[in-house]
Amino acid sequence: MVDLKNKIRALRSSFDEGLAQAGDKDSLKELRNTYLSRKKGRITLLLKELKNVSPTERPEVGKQVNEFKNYVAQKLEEYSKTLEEPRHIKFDMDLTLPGKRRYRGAPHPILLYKKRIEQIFLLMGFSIEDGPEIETDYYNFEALNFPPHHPARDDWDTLYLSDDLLLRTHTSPVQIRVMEKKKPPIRMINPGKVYRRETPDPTHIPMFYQVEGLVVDLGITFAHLKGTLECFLKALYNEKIKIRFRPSYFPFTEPSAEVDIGCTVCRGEDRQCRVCGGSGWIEILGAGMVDPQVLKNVNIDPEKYSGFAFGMGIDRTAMFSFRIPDLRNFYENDLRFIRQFS
Ligand code: FA5
Repeated sequence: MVDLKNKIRALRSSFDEGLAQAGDKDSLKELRNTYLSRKKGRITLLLKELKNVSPTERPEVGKQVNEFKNYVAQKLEEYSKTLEEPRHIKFDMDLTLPGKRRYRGAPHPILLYKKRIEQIFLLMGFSIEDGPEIETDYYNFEALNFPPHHPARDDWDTLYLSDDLLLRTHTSPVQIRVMEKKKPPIRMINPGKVYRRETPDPTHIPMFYQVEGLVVDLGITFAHLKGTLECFLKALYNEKIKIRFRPSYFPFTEPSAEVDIGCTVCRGEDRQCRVCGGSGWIEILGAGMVDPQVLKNVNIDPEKYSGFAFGMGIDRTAMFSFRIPDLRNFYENDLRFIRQFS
């Protein structure tokens, strides 16, 4: 009896193997004949062998043979059904095409650069302040010492929204807003967008970013302004930069200066350079000591306190960091350009 049980087991695994290899109807038919043929089928032969089993064990062995027979019949039936189904599903797509890649958004290079500036000033103990892009004439001009009809107003081609409202031409109004709210010591920066009615060229665009800086405290001198800007610009440009201070004029600072850096595009070697005009220098910011009248306008005693302020073009500074010869590249939305920075 043990013999017959082993035989059933061996036959079952060779049947499973045969079934796994049967790839078409013909091989399935052959498998059926091998196991279930009435005369010489392997299961028919097993049944014939039953008569050699003792009568006491015969019912149990007979049951196992029958179960195996049903198993074979059922498997053959199931498998023949799957062969009837179409084996090759037709796709309407070309599976050899490359997959669709989803691009993840990334911050704009100017925003990344703005963050870098913020981090340097945060390390120097400055706070970050905010102010509105739609300003009143008072904050954009008057409180900064530009009375109505002052000729210095002409330096900024202003976009007016109404007689009194305008798109701020610089971030300097935030100096006033902060000094109205906080009393010295003040050490703040304000990065943000500003607007001017300008004809675009490689170094001028009508909407750009500035970062305003303001320090007001006891005993602040021009040396503090120079030291702070030199330290900041060296951190921003990794030391590799030439800096020069040039006398200038702003109604809200006295004395005033403009700060130039050595042209990073031509390195001062191209007389025809479209960026520096061949001078080898490019202006990146305006600065100066806060005019005493401005301190008076916000009720800070100029006899006691003094301060310095600066306003730097972020786009223009980024342009020179990345050695890009045209500011407009940042805003043309050419992804091939933008992606280089993410
Ligand atoms: C001002 O806007 C002053 N508010 C700066 C200031 C602040 C002076 C505090 C004193 C104290 P100016 O117009 O020069 O100054 O602009 C400052 C910087 O903004 C420039 O040096 C330049 O880097 C950038 N900038 C000016 N116009 C444009 C423009 N059209 N496109 C891109 N960047 C510009």
